[in-house]
Amino acid sequence: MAEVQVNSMETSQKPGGNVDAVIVGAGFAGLYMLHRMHGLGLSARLFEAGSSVGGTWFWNRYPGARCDVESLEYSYQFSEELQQEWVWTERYAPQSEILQYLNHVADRFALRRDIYLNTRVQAAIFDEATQRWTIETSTGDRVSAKFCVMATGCLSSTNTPHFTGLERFAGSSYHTGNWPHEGVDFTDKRVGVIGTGSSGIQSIPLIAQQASHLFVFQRTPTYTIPAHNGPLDSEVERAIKANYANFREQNKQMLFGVDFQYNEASALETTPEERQREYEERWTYGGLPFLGAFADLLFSKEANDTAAEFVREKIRAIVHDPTIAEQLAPRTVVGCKRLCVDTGYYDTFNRSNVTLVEVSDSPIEEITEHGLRVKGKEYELDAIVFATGFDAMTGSLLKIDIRGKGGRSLKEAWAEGPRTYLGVATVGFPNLFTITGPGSPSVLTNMIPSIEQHVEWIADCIRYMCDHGFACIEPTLAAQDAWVDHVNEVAGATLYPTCNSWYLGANIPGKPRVFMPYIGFPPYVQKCNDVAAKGYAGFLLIRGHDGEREVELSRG
Ligand code: N01
Repeated sequence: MAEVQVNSMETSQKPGGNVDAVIVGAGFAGLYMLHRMHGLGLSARLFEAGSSVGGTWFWNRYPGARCDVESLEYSYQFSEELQQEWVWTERYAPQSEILQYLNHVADRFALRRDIYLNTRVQAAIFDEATQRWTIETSTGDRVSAKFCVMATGCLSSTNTPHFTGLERFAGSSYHTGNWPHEGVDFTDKRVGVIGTGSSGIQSIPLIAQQASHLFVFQRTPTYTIPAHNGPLDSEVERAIKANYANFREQNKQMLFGVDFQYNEASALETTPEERQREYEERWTYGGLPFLGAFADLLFSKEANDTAAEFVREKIRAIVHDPTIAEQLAPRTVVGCKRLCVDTGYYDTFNRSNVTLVEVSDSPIEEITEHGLRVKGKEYELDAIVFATGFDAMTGSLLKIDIRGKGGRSLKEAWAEGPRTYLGVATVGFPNLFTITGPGSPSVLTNMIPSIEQHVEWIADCIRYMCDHGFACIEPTLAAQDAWVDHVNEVAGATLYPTCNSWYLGANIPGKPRVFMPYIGFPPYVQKCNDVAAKGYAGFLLIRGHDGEREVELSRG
């Protein structure tokens, strides 16, 4: 690589001043981005609102929090030594172990010297005269940076719906996405959990084991497949580690970048007996590969119905009370909302200390001093757990006052929904990169390879700019518009847009209804590679003020 031309103004011993790059967020994305910045020889600062590194895995400490992608896949692959030396203990890693892993990564790659904890980025303002970003933090610091990389995560801005009377509640309340570090003891407590997405489904069985009584307030029943979690099989670990690079490469060729053991067959062209056998095998195997049972499950409603009915039958078999079983049985498309992976979820409703309260046809009316009211009935509670999710994909970005060219805010630019080129950059916001931003596969993949692919693409892009003397990069409007249309077109060919999911922003009142992730990891990676190979086709590359030349690279 040619020597980097960007000024490495200073080593970052203090939060103020000038640096080459500011990174926001110390989760998987931010940590790796910082490592790559070090590799490029750039000065970088990473600001993190939390009191330690870990991102999602720092905040989401609710009972039962664990990843629904298997440990040997949900980990970095950029370092062969790291992936060989780290030992996962369970098939699906618990939150605490992933947090430990990320702390290990921060130490192993000497990242901490550039990480500023307990520091929330409040604003990022682009100055057209200097072609630099000014980043303002909650600690009152102002840093000037050539590049600003948002590694803010897709699911990090918690959503607590507006409930009348919440402030009156005399008990304790918690959000799964911002769980007390010291843990919560629910022994002898009457607990209400609102929400039955992944966080609710993981926490409900464990809270039920502690609480004197648990009320689950369900608005939409969710499909969940048993995890069959357990100690990591050492033979499986040995086999994968013996050929890790190959294993990773194969998984990158999968639609969601993860080993779903895809079956190419159509559910509709398979006999009912074979279908049943396929679903049964996958139920027994456990987890998200259930969705790989047939190629048309996410494209044909009729095909999907066969999988949906299979899960409903399982619920009927597990849950003793037929009325409760029917209430728990979803009627929507399997996988349209994120499929959940559980340990003992449906079985929890056989416990005498658990009550399912349907709130689909009659919303929670209010929170009272002593509990919560539904259909005129007050449920007395000592604690309420909001498992009510996140303002996904855009929430954390739009919380920051990001202003690009002409002082235009990202909020204005995305007023009708997020608009990006490749999910990584936005017109009018030069040198601002969004790792796993809206318009990229992100949440519809194993997040870690998606993060690594973005980080590496961004690092290569910065190196290219340095090598060729470009000061700024931003997408062309034509490339961005075409990409947004393409993201929608791909989604439109699937069943994904047919339900009120957070992928569409449907969980946040007033949020524009736009399908945000891009479906298809392999074609996406190919597109990013092509763009880079063509000298960043679809981007406008701008020389520094000394050069005063704009080069639009829209070849191909
Ligand atoms: O949030 P969610 P989550 N009244 O949005 C309900 C990832 N994740 O934190 O469906 C009553 O899925 C809402 O009801 P409805 C994963 O990608 C991964 O559980 O809108 N209920 C829903 O049931 C996941 O998809 C892991 O009708 C209300 C629930 O709250 C994403 O994070 C673990 C309500 C929210 O479910 C988000 O999951 C955890 C109201 N007013 C999370 N408002 C793993 O890796 C909302 N709800 C395993």
